[in-house]
Amino acid sequence: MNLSDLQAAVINGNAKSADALARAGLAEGLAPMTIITEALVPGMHEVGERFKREEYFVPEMLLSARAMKTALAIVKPLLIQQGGLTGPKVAIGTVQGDLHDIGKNLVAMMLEGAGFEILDLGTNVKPEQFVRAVAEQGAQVIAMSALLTTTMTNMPATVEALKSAGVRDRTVVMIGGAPVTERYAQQIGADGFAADAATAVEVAQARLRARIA
Ligand code: B1M
Repeated sequence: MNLSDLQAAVINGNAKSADALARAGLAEGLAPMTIITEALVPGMHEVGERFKREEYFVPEMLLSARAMKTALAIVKPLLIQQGGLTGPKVAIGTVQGDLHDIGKNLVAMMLEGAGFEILDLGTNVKPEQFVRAVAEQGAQVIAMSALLTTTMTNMPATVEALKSAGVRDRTVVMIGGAPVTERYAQQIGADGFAADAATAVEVAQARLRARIA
């Protein structure tokens, strides 16, 4: 199995081919981590770049994310068995009162494709749920999505709840969604803002690197 074929299957959004190639790779003795880092992650990275260049749009991105998830589902059990899933943990959710989840799911898939471990809290997520993800499940990144001007105000409520629980310093807080801006992120004391799913990966990686340095 050629890793570049699997990478191409992800880029082209071909889930059937991604499934077959991931299985073939494992059968040939390829390490799950090799499949992830040398085919799935670069594949999704290229998808993100095409999205930014406006060569790909949401439908293409969803197809690629599905292909990536299909292959990931094949290699993940083996990876967990071998103790190799070590990516930083991200708790992602759409804030309280908000049921929009298409963008949030895209961001989660891109982060997963980049090697992050995802705790998907779903939609209508209360501040306490984000707090629990940090305090009890060790999330190193909180990624909040909001699509309504009436619900984005629940983002600062979450930042305050993290502070009250004494866990704000343990986590990188990122926000996104159509009505949200970089300025708003600064205003509410978040660590980062991303306008799209590809940028969300870059921002999460950069903020975590800055924290470690
Ligand atoms: Co709603 N809706 N909706 N809706 N809806 C909008 C958002 C709206 C702009 C439509 C409009 O009026 N023109 C408007 C909001 C107005 C406002 O607040 N300014 C609106 C409204 C009013 C409503 C209701 C109140 C309608 C009603 O019932 N009267 C209601 C609210 C329900 C609720 O949430 N409580 C409602 C309901 C719905 C549906 C259920 C029908 C459906 C949601 C289905 C679903 O998500 N499962 C829906 C939809 C589909 C939309 C539109 C048409 C599309 C949203 C979308 O999925 N975009 C939307 C209008 C529009 O945007 N054209 C609209 C595609 C998605 C990929 O983009 O989510 O922006 P987006 O995500 C991007 C980035 O923003 C970023 O990356 C993503 C990928 O690049 N990003 C992040 C997102 N989250 C991130 C998190 C990060 C980082 C980046 O973390 C770090």
